[in-house]
Amino acid sequence: VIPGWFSEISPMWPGEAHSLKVEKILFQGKSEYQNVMVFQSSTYGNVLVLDGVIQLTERDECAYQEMIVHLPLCSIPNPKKGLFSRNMPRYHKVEYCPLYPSPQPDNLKHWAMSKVQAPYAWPLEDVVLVIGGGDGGVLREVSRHSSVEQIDICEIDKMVVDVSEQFFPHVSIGYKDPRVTLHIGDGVAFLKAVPEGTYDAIIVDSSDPIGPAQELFEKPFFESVAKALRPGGVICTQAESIWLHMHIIEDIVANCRQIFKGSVNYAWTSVPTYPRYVILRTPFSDCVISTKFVYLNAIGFFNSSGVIGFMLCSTEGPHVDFKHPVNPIEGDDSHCKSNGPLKFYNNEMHAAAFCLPSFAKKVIESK
Ligand code: AAT
Repeated sequence: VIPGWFSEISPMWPGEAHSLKVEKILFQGKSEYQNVMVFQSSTYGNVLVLDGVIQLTERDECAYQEMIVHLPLCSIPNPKKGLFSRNMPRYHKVEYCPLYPSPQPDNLKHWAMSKVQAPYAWPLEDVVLVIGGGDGGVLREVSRHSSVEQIDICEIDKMVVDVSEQFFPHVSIGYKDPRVTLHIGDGVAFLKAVPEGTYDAIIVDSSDPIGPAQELFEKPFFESVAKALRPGGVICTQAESIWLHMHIIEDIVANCRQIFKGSVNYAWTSVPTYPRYVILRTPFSDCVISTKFVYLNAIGFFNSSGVIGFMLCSTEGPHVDFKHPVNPIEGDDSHCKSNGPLKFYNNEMHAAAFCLPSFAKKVIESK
């Protein structure tokens, strides 16, 4: 038993735990949706925890945020080069805001009216939607792409946004990009109200399928995503660990093969602190941070699956070959001025991400 450590246990991975040494608890709060905690660890910098699950650490967040963004965005052509017909109707973000947090029939009527005028009044632009990702790290990575002209984000929990601004400035820097519009609301409801063919790419940076993110892993949600994308548009969604969650991955792949008629691929990356649950017991305070979890007297060994995957799909339309990116970011360093250099993603990592171990390949290809 080592007091002063965080340990993660979950019925999702019985018989294992992952512990991080705590230097200091920086924040503990309860939002409308989840328990929110930030602590300073000895070896991974500041750590954001939601409902007992590590969402990001300063040390390894690059491995996740860079991959979940550049795998899809480097795979679609730069619209400024005119490879796509840009005649899809676009929505205007100012019109969109009144719909949330709860879309009402009246608002929808208002929306439908505004859509009629849309294609003529609005600029042709590459539009990206982020669901979840309230910390801003995914925004930071999307903002490296100059081809993107509008970035919407729908995060359910304002507390995540605020906490990130306070304790993760290198992550929340993503909000500084003027192309970003933040919507606070449920991503499922948000997408249902999105007009068909609105987005070029949708990135689902979601927490695990327990709690507010549950529906983000279900078939109706993927159907809304497919509708909201233009032909040949892409989705990249957080798709758990091949070591721990093959059953979840199987369901996601099966649903996506039915819904997305373009490409369907699984990729993965290495994130030492994913995917994990955290139970708090420290010398400063003994508290259970979520009623869902029980105390664990921390055990001082490190044990983590250390990998997380992504489901990448495209809708019917111009073919997207995720394994051979057409819009590489490497070699163009203009994006580094405000965001710093890429730490993890490069062309080789992109290609390697789609190589699967035999046991996972067999299951994923059979779906
Ligand atoms: N950027 C890496 C961190 C995350 S955060 C996931 C975010 O999804 C959280 O901020 C959470 O509040 C938000 N979220 C959860 N459900 C919804 C929803 N229904 N609509 C909108 N936002 C939502 C990802 C960590 C991955 C962890 C893997 N174990």
